[in-house]
Formats: sequence, structure tokens, C-alpha cells
Amino acid sequence: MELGFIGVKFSGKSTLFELLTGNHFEILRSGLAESRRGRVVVPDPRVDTLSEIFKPKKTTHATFNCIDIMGIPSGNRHDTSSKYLEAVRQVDGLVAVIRVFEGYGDDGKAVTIDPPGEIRHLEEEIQFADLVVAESRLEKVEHLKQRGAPQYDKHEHDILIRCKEALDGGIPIREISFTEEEEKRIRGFQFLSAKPFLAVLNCSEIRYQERDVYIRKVKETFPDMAVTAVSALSEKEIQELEEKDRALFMEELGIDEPAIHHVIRAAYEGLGLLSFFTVGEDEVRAWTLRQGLTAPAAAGVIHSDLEKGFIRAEVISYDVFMETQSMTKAKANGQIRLEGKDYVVQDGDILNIRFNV
Ligand SMILES: Nc1nc2c(ncn2[C@@H]2O[C@H](COP(=O)(O)OP(=O)(O)OP(=O)(O)O)[C@@H](O)[C@H]2O)c(=O)[nH]1
Ligand SMILES: [Mg+2]
Repeated sequence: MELGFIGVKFSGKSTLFELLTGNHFEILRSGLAESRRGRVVVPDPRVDTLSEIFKPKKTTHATFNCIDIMGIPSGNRHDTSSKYLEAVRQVDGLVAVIRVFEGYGDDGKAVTIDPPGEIRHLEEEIQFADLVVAESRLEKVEHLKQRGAPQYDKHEHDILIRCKEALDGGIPIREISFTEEEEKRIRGFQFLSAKPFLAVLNCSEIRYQERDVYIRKVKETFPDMAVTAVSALSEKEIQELEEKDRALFMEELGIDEPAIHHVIRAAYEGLGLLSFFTVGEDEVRAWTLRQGLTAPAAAGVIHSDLEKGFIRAEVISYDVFMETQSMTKAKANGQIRLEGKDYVVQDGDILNIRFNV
């Protein structure tokens, strides 16, 4: 799972990237463009609690990668061949960093704070690229139809028409409801606006106090959008403080936990991710999985052999486990379920995969 940070120039993508990754990264080069890839550790108090109970040799939190993608100019350009779109195409989900602090923009002019406008701009750029893809494919499909060619696929034609209509009306592909079968076909087109999209409003210290107003404005324009707020620069300063000063500072700023926590949680929800756990004397570990996937897929996240040789999964949810805090007692109570290959893994499941290779 790899998330890309997108946004207009100087919106604070790199600041947020550095905050979330602790400024550890590798440089990715493609052509002339350069971007940075870093790993984000997912803070999860459940992992810490499990670790206290099992006292394992090693405790591992879930992680995901993020990419600090270059910013785009605030003016429209509809440049479909850009390195920017190429970078966007390669990530699994988008975190749009939206500017909610004063100062100067890439054009040298004072910035107007307008989160809905900035989101619309980002959406328009990716939707325009999708429209080009949909139209060119439609043209081919219609040509096949006219010729009565056997490759003509009525189903594909219908899907493409729906996509084009949505995009013409400014609706991203992710908001169209498809059947599972249609969803599979859609994947082949690699539509950018089909990717999960989370808007992070990057506020100055002062604007952060009014964050609810900005969130509401976004929701009025984009009712289905996942949106959260941070003050990346102030939180980065806090991160560099001593532990005791940190608590005091956070109180002053009206921040009850570091932004990293709620941004990651919002990313989890907005981007369709969940955490499941494996426990034992050797290691207590959290793993990241896409919501809706089954036990063998979860096994595959741990190791490909576990997926190949998957037999069953022993499952107990974290909350149920916490009633007794003991696997032996949970087993005696019949609280550990045996699930097969169709079981859809839930957030907080503790799994033990039975497999055979
Ligand atoms: N006042 C204020 N300034 C910020 C905040 N976040 C970032 N900045 C400043 O805005 C400037 C741009 O920040 P970056 O994080 O480099 O922005 P970016 O989106 O990565 O920019 P590009 O990569 O050029 O598109 C820097 O000078 C930051 O210090 C913020 O929350 N408040
Ligand atoms: Mg940057």
C-alpha cells in the first residue's frame, strides 16, 4: 500500500511528509522528476497493550509507504503527459494536502485560502486525465461496434459511457457504484479519480483553531469526501521538543494528540485500510490490509507461503480477547473461531493462520 501526497505548490506536502515519516526517506527518480518515499509507522494503542500482555521479543507496528509527489501550479493546465500524473498513477491512494495558511503562492501572489477551490482544482486535473483515457477508449469501442467486430464488448461500452458521463459532470470515478465484476474491468483503465482520496487541510496555528469551519466548507461542496485537518508545521516543531514540554505545548494549541495519529487514522478509514494482529512470544505485530479482503489475502500479507498453503484461520477480535487477556482462557470459552478462505478480515482481528506447504 503506497499513498501519494499531492497538492498545489507550497501547500505543505513535504512538511507533512517529514512529520509522518520522521524524515527518513529514499529518493525515487523517474526521468527528470524526483520524489521521496518514506515509511509511516501506524500508532496503535492496541499493539502496545498486546505487547504488554505477551511480552514478546519484538513488537512491530503496521506501516505504509508514502510518496512526496511534486506540487502542481495553482492555475489550470490540463497537461496529461506530465510527470505529476505519472507519479499519481503509481500510488494506491491520494492524500491531498490543502493549504490553509497565509503567505505567498507559486505565482508570487498572496494566497487566498479556499480549500474547496483547491480540492476542485486537484480533482479537475486528474479527472481531465481520466476523461482523455475514457474518450479514447470509447472511440475505439464505438469503432468496433460500427464494424460489427467480434471483439466488441457491450458491457465495456456501457461502463465507459457511465464513466464519461460522470467525469463530464465533475464526478470522480470513485463515486460511481460498480458491481464487483465492473470494478475489475475498471481497474484496467487505471483511472486516477478511482483512487481513494483524503483531503488533509494543512492549517497555520491560528487557522487550526477554526478547522471545523473549513472542514464544513469542504463537506458542503464535496459531501462524500474524507477530510481531516492538521497543523503540520507546528506539529513538526512540537515533535522536536522534549517529552514534558510537548504535552504543555499541545494543550496550548488545543491538540489532544499528535496530528500523525489522526491523519493516519483518517488515512486508514478514508483509504479503506484496516489493521489485523499476530501475537506470540516471539513477536506481536500489526499488519495493514485493504478492507473487504479475506483471510488468505491476510495470510499473504504475512508471507506468500501462508497464502498458498492456507487451510484455516483461528480468529479472535481484539475486544473479545481483552475480556480474558489470555489465549488459553479464550480457547476454553470457545471464543476463538475457525474461519475458512471466504472469511472477510475485520479491523482488530487477531489471526493465527493454519497452513500447509
Ligand atoms: N505558516 C505555515 N507555513 C507552512 C505550513 N506548512 C508548511 N509551511 C511552509 O510553506 C512552505 C512550503 O512547504 P513545503 O512543505 O515545502 O510545501 P510543498 O507542498 O512540499 O511544496 P512543493 O513541493 O514545492 O510543492 C515552507 O516554507 C513551509 O515552511 C504551515 O502549516 N503554516
Ligand atoms: Mg515538496
